[in-house]
Amino acid sequence: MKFKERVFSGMQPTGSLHLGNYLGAMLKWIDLQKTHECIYCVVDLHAITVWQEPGELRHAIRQVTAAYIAAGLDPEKSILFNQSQVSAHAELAWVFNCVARLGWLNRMTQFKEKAGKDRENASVGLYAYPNLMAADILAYRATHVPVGDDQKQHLELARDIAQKFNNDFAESIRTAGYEDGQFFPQPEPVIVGPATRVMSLRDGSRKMSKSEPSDLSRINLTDDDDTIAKKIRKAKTDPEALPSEIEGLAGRPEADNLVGIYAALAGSGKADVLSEFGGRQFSEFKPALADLCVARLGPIAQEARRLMADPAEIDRVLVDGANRARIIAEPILGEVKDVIGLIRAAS
Ligand code: AQP
Repeated sequence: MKFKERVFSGMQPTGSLHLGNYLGAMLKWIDLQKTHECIYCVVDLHAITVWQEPGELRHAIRQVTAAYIAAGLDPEKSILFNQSQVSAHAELAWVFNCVARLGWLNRMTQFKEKAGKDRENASVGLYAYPNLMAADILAYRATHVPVGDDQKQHLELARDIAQKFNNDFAESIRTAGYEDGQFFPQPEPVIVGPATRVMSLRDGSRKMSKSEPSDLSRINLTDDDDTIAKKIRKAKTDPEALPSEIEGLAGRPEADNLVGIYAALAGSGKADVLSEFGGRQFSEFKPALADLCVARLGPIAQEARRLMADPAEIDRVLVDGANRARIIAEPILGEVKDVIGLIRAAS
C-alpha cells in the first residue's frame, strides 16, 4: 500500500515545556505543517505513567496546548488535541501490548533511566509506554515523526511493532485487500537541526528535562525575559574561549550545547555561530545568546499567557481536534479489529 505522508508527534503535559522540547521537536513541527498533514497531540495518557496531581495535570494539558499555539502551531491547519479524548490510542496500545515482546521493552533505556533503582515500584504503564507511543503514531498510519534524539529508540520499536503486526497477520491483511501485506507503514523519525538533544544548563552530560529538580537547568517556555537572561548567565561553561571550528567543540559539552542552542534559535548552523564568535569568551557570547533567547521565546511566553486566560477556548480547540483525529483513527482501528479476528458492529 502506498501510504499518504502524514506527520504525528506529541509532548507530555508533565510540566511546562522547555527549550529542549522547542528546539528538538517543535521547530520542526511548525515547519512541517507548511507541507504536510500534521497531527499534534498532548500525550496526557503518557503523563500518567508517573503519578500526577489531577489539578496540575489539567492545568498542564492546557498550558502545553497554549504553548503549541503560541509557538506557531495553527489549530485550523493541523489537528491539535489531547490523547485521552481519542480512545483509539488506548485500544490500539492494548493490541500492541500483545504484539511487542518483553525482550524488546527490556532494552528501552528511557524506562531504565526513569524507573531508576526502584524498578519494582515503577508503574506497568511506564514500562509499556513505548507500545502506547507506537499506537499514537500508527493509529493514524503516520509516516513521519519529528522528535528529539532521545526518542530514536522508541521510534525503532514502533517500526518493529508495525513490521511484526504486518507479519503476524499477513494472511488476514491480504484477505482484507492489502495485496502487498503492508497494513501499517514504517514510520520515519525526523531528527534534524543543530539542537536535537539540548543538554541541561547545569550539566552538559544530562538532557534538559521537565523533571530535573533544578529549574536553573532549563529554560521554560513560560519564563519571563529576566529569568531567561539569568539562567543563561548562570549556565555552566568552561574557562576557554569559543573555538573557531566545530572540531574544537569536542570534549566541551557545555560549549557545544550553548553553540547548538544559539544556532537553532538563529536558524543557522554551529559553524556559522563559530565563525561569528570563535575566539571570544563566554562573557561576550552569553549576553548575545540571552538576547536571542529572549527575542525568540519572550513573545511565545506572552502569547501563551494570553491564551491561558481563556481556558474554555483551549478546551474547545482540543475537543475540535479530537473530533477530527477520531475521523482518521477510528476506521483504521476498526480494520485492525477485523484483521486480528475481533467482532464489531457493522459500520
Ligand atoms: N533536551 C531535549 N532536547 C531535544 N529534544 C527534547 N525533547 C525532550 N527533551 C529534549 C523532545 O521533546 C518532545 C517531547 O518530549 P516529552 O515531553 O514527551 O518527554 P521527554 O522526552 O521525556 O521530555 P522531558 O522534558 O525529559 O520530560 P520528563 O522530564 O517529564 O520526562 C520529544 O520529541 C522529545 O524528543
